[in-house]
Amino acid sequence: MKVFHTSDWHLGHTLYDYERIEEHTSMLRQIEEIVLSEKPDVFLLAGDVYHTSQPSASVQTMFTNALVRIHNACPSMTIIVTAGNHDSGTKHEIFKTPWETLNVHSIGNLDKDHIEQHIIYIYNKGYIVAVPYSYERNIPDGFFQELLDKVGEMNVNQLPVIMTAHTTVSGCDFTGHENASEYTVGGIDSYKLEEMGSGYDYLALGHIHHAQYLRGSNNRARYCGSPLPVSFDETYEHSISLIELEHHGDTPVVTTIQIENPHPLVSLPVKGTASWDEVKKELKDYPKDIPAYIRLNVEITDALPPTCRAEAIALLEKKEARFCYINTTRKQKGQSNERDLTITEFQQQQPIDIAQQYFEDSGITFDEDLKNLFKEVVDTVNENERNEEQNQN
Ligand SMILES: [Mn+2]
Repeated sequence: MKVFHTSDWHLGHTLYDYERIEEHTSMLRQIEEIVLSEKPDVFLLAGDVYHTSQPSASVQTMFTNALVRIHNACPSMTIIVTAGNHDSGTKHEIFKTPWETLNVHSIGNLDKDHIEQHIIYIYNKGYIVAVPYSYERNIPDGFFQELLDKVGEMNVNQLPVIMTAHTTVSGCDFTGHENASEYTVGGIDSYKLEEMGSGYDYLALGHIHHAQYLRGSNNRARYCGSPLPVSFDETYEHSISLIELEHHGDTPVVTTIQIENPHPLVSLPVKGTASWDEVKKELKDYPKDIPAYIRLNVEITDALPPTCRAEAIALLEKKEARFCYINTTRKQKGQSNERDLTITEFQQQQPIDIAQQYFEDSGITFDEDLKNLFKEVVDTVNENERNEEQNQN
């Protein structure tokens, strides 16, 4: 069984008000071409199809047209698309029935009463267990194992078993994700690898944008990463993955294919930070014909001049590159224990880190109970916000 593993397309994402349609169109074309030449048996899109739960009509058209072209590139291929935390699980299933005529399975919500809905048999090739994103508290304990046990009973011919999920598994590298800590990434609590169950040959994960194997998984659990960078800190390669497995118990053979980004995300300076004057010089010297998005990493001691944005934009005039924003870091002032945060620094912190700092400053111990209580409050707020967002439609 040959499986195309991809996730986190984030269609409809805008980067500092720039629409990324051209990049997404290019990415979708590249994916279609890979399918055409590789002819996989299965195409797995493991969540975060869209960047928001309310994608615009044109973005939805872009996705549906691309999916039809991907199907046409290899009509015998089974396509499985699960919803991620950025997607609306309910809307994801609106066109479930018509999609089935094109061999596309849209799995948006958890169906606890009919768990067989999450098991897709690929005739004579293998089994796919497909679980969409769901709040951890909504997933029954042992749900993954229950699914894998069910597959185990069905799998008399010892065919390969692949499970797909959109979640955080602890111990992964979440570089590039804003508001990430060892507990949560993008507001999602992490699972331990053991909690994902056993009995799969390959665990095809979505959610983390950095492609990686999970430690302790014997190269069986893996994030394929996003095919395009979503933030400036994703300074690693972006790709899609092809997984090959013949029998149950085989070690998966993984190949990655890089996706070219016509509009690279560039930080100036490329590494670390520089003074405002040095950064302006780099901006002035930046080549004319590279259609990059530009972030400036400026080290400050006081405030930047109020004209800084206008100056940066002016320095890129008549160049293909587009100015995005100025990321400031404060230079340590000698021995002083200054804790004032810039807005950017504040936005990059987890609520729990800010709370911890506050308690420490106030001389109160932030113990485990208090931590758990605080985490629960944050979860509830996140969940309410998400529900409100979905109810607005
Ligand atoms: Mn996600």
